[in-house]
Amino acid sequence: MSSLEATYANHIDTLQRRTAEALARSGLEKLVIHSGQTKRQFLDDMDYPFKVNPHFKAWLPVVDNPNCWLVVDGVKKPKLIFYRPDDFWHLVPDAPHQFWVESFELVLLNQADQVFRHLPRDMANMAYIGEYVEVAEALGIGHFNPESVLSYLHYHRAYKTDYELDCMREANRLAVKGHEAARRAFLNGDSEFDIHLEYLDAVGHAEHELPYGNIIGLNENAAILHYMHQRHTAPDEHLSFLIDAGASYNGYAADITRTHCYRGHGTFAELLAAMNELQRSLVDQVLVGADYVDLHINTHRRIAALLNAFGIVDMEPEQMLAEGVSQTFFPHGLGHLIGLQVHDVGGFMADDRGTHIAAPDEHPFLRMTRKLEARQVVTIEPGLYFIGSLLDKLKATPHGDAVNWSLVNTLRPYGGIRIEDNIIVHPSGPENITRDLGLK
Ligand SMILES: [Mn+2]
Repeated sequence: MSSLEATYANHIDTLQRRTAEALARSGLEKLVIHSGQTKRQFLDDMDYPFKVNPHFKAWLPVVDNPNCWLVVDGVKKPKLIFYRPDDFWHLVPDAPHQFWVESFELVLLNQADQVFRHLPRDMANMAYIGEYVEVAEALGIGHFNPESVLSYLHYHRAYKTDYELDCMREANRLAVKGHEAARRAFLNGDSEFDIHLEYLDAVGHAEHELPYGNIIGLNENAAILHYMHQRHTAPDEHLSFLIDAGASYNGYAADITRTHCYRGHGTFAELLAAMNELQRSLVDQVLVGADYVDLHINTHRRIAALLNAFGIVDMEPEQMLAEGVSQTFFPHGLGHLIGLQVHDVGGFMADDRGTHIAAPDEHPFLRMTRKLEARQVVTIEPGLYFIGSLLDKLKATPHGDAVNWSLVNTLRPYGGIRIEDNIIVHPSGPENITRDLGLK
């Protein structure tokens, strides 16, 4: 992909500038960034799937190689210590030759415990960025994950470089292929498990390459927010289908949700169409300077209006909002930052010193309280569900009388609705990198 090669050098320049500033503010000389280590399972000789340190994959698209190190000071060419063992049990990665290699001073590491030979001699005034503090201590690195450095990097990570935006468009392209295949499998009457397999096949990912576990719920299972069970047997009847599934590209995530219903199912189909319109109009409000908390609260107002218009709750929308009734039906946040991590860091930061902006008390699950600015990428994912435990609680309050329970009971077997796109904030307006690919 030539455009990635074209934008990568600028990406590295940006990371160099951020590193130099983070070091200057903290009075440190260099960052020593560790890709990570494999983790052994208890009383076993098998490892857990390897998950790379996000601070490592920010620099280069290597997500599957433990025991690698970066030494960066923001000025000199970054040094990459690339692990390439003598090993006849496992696949040994090729010496790297991809487009990113030119950006590093490359050293190949044959034995993980010999890394000290390639690290600076005196690391007392350097900072280790990684998970294995005991390794850093043994190596004589003086500082571990200093908060001032992490706050600076996490805050600025929300502003994606052109390279990162291209990676995220590509992750969306892969995920959209999976969503289209999953929809076909649903209409074919497949089980949750078989839909999951169709998804993986279309995306071309093994399970461990997904940025998060697929949520694939048929019928009432669509009401379980983090349903990851995947039943092997298909239900007798396919009413509805909620799929929240992503893809990864060069270490960047896509996070997409769609809800489908099986041929015209009356009120639920109408509700689904209305939620789709609502989601699209929310995406139109993803503008530079907009307050994400306001957007979230406005979403509650709009969902309350739908509940009222559909005769599900007989109460003024403003009152539903004030009394928390809309939370029964929409109990999660509107969305989050996305990037190297699905729920990317920095959503609560007011500034690069890490000043925290808490979510409002009434909306504790909101993961993004920061103002929208250019180059951020956020998800917009309103939902409307019929969740048994939350409905029971509402029923026990005085507002329970305002609910049309017979209508609710006809909708419960459909579970619920969530629709989620990934949006880039531009000064010229939102770029919907999910719908731009033709996904409805
Ligand atoms: Mn999401």
